[in-house]
Amino acid sequence: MSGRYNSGSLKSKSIPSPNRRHQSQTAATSSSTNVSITEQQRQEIYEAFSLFDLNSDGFLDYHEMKVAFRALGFELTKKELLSILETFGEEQENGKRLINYENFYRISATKILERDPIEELKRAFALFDEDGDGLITFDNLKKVVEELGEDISDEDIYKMIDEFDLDEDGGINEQEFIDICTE
Ligand SMILES: [Ca+2]
Ligand SMILES: [Ca+2]
Ligand SMILES: [Ca+2]
Repeated sequence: MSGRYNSGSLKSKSIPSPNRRHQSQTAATSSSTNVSITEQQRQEIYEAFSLFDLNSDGFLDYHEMKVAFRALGFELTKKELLSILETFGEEQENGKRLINYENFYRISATKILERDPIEELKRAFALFDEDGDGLITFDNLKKVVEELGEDISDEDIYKMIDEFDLDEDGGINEQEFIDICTE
């Protein structure tokens, strides 16, 4: 697919501008970590953290961490979450263990780098196929285009569908999507 339609541009519009505290933490993190994730992925991690730090204390507790990981596409078991808190958590005065941004970033970046590219494409596909019927149709694509504020004619949307629609059933199914993206 062309870059304009990737899941990245879908998301970039909703990224909040980082506040000072997180900005400085992020800068420190990227220089002290060897993993190389994209700028967009870095923003996704930031977004997940700030969105689900529900009480805005700069830490994630067990439940905040669970939903933040889920927002990044990772379903962690209770056991995994507790083990992360045990290993990376900072104990608070009340005995509760919390994760700071730097550790959340590091764990997320590692997980993102371990992600299966096919799983990634399936996630991207699901973003387009909003009604979840397994087919990206004209309506699905038009909605994405409108949400992105792109100036693309209906005719061009039809052309895009047509280009991806190998079995000519009028929509793009998951396999067609993966085939085109990986060829
Ligand atoms: Ca919090
Ligand atoms: Ca659909
Ligand atoms: Ca098709």
